[in-house]
Parts: sequence; C-alpha cells; structure tokens
Amino acid sequence: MKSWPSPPLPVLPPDPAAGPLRVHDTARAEIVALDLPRRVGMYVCGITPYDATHLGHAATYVTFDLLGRVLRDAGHEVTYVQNVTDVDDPLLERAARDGIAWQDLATREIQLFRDDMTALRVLAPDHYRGVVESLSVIESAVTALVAAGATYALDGDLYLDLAQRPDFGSVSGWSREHMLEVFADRGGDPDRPGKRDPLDPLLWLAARPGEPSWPSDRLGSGRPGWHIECTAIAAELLGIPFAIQGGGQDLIFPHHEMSAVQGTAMCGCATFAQAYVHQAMVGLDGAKMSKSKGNLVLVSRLRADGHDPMAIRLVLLAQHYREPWDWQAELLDQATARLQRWRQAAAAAASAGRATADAESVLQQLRQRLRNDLDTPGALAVIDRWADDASDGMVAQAVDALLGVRL
Ligand code: 5CA
Ligand code: ZN
Repeated sequence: MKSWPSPPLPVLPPDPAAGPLRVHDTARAEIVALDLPRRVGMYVCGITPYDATHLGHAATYVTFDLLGRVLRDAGHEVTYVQNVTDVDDPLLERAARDGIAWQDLATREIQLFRDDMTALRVLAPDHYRGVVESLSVIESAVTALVAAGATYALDGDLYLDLAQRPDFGSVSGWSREHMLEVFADRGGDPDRPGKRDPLDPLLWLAARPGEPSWPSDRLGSGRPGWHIECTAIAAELLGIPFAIQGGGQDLIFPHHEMSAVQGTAMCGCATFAQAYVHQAMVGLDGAKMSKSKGNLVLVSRLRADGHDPMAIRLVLLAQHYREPWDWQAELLDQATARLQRWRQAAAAAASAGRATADAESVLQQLRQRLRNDLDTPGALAVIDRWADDASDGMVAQAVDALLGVRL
C-alpha cells in the first residue's frame, strides 16, 4: 500500500574511518558489532490500525528511522519493509465496539499514521505492506509449512508444531514458564483443547461466521494468524535470512519468537534475522502506553496543539532506545527550548557562511555516538555543545541527515 513521502536525505562527506555499527541484539543478549553486506534488509513491525499513533509507536519508528539513517551513512543500501496488520482480532473488536466497518477504521488510522510519520520526518519504508493485500503470499507460506510437515490441523485451523523446532526460544531466550505467563495476554490461545503444545502458534484460522475470511483452495476459507503475516512478508520482500528485525520490546515474545521459528521452518535454515533490535516501552504514569489500555498521548494531538513535530522528535531522541521512560509534558518543554537553541545556532552559522575544522569534529563525534548502539542522548549532547559556540552551517546538514531534525 501507499506509504508516505520521505524527506530529502542530505549527503554528508564520506567517513574514511567508518567503524562497525554496534547495536544490541536481543537474541545474543548483548551489544554486537554488525557484520553486514553492503545491501541490507530491515523489517520493522508496523501498526495494527485500530487507534491513533501514540508516542510509544513514534519512539519505535523514530528508532528504526535512526538505525536506517546510520546504516546508510555507513555506506549500506537499505531495503526497509514495514507491515500493517490491517486485519486481526484487536482491529475487528474495536470496529465492532465503535459500530464502524473494520476496513474504514483501518483506512482512517493508517492515514493518520502516515501523516504523523511525515510530520516526524521518518524516512518512508521501501515497501509498506498490509495483510489484506498480502493474502496470497501468506497463503503460500502456510502451504509451504504444511507441505514440509511442520503443521497440524485442529478443527480446520492450522498450527505450527513447535515440538519439531529445536530453535524455538532462541530469539527471546525466555523460559517456558515465562512464555506461558504472557502468551494469552499477547494474542495467544494456550488453553485451547487439542493443541499439541499450548504455545503452538496459529497459522491459519478457518472462516468463522460474522468474521472476515478469504477463500483458499489450499487451506480452506479463512484468514492468517498474526505472526505468519510478518514471516511471509519479510520472506517475500527481503528473503531469509535478512539483516535486522525490529519492533518494540513487547514483540520479543511471542511475536518475534514465532515469526522467526516459522521463518526457519520455511527456509530450512538456521537464522531468520541476523540481529533483533527492540525499542523499550514508553509509558504514561508508570504503565505501558497502549491502545488497549487507552492511556495514550497521541502524536496527532500534540501536533494539533501546535507543538513543532521536530520538538516531538527531539523528545524521543533524548531517550536511549533501550531505556523505558514515561511521557511527561516537561520533556516537550525541554525539547522545544533545545530546538530553539539549535535553530539559533544554525542560523548564526549559516549567516557566518563558513566551514571549519570544528564541524568535521562534530560530525565525527555524532557518528561515533550513533554507531555506538544508537547513543542518541550522547549525540544530542554533542550538538548542544556545538550550539553553545555555534560556528558552522555544515552541522545543520548532519543534524538533518543523521538525526532527522530539520533546523
Ligand atoms: N501490528 C503489530 C506488529 S506486526 C503491532 O504490534 N502493532 S501495534 O500497533 O500494537 O504496535 C506497533 C509498534 O509499536 C510495534 O513495534 C510495537 O512494539 C510498538 N509499540 C507499541 N506500544 C509501544 C510503547 N508503549 N512503547 C514503545 N513501542 C511501542
Ligand atoms: Zn510483526
């Protein structure tokens, strides 16, 4: 489906001393130096469009925007794929509650998300894919798993048989007890009688009265389970294995664990993605900000209240992606003041119209910080110091190219 317009990406002087990009990989539970080919694939889990973009979503997509910028700056060609879960239980339930067609709810919220991403200057994915438009790809993926003998049927529904999958657990590293604690709350059905293992993920849900379904000669009418949508879309557009699987930490289990184990079962290979990068949860008053709880601060609300989207972006960048944090209005005040300081410095530098050795050092420090596990608080401190004795217009270009903040 249509994504959104990408902002222009300034070209920076090449970096002769580009070191490896270091980032935290959930599967290895440590910061790793990424060893990647020039062309890399990045798959980031997109929204389920039943409510408007909140700051937790924005934090996740700005983090992966940043990772994409840093990869490009290090000379990689990035293919960025993001999905939209435009049919799934939470969307159907919300549409029924609000007396609106699920398709209309999805269309409205996807458009709002596009507008928010555009305002935040998030580079658009190369492929923005909904589930509904990917049904034949997903159907083929499930069919391949059936043909490989990796599945079993239960009253017309299909499950992956985890007992056959020795790599299950390798993404999260969680114990079975931990998995079982959260599975039901995160879309799983551990208590369904007849499942071989309570954790087995649903691949295909046979048509139910009153629910949307699509015909399938091979599987019978139905609709896909949640995890297989991401496995199938990533496999089609990036191939398995690909470089980076991303999303919020709430997706580590079951979503990314299941997407990965389904992916390795499909390709008969050992790895689904080379690194799993996860954004910590953004909260409000001590609880995870979530559409299901309704404790939301919406990007669109802040924009409508007249806040500069670049200040909103700076609030997000001021937090390290692996540290959970709570939204507070003062954070936006601080970011607004910081943006003003930076803009004054950029204007002063532009009118002075000169490039100095200082700018090269700022750029180098910025790159160093970001390549070190996306150290955005450190990167912002570099620009703060520059703004204190502003001397060079090139820094504004670097702030735009690497941090996505237009001064
Ligand atoms: N459609 C699925 C992924 S395939 C989904 O999780 N959708 S979502 O709308 O619930 O979330 C969209 C993205 O925002 C996911 O990557 C999720 O991990 C992330 N996210 C959701 N809530 C928060 C939060 N409070 N803080 C940070 N990230 C969040
Ligand atoms: Zn996903």
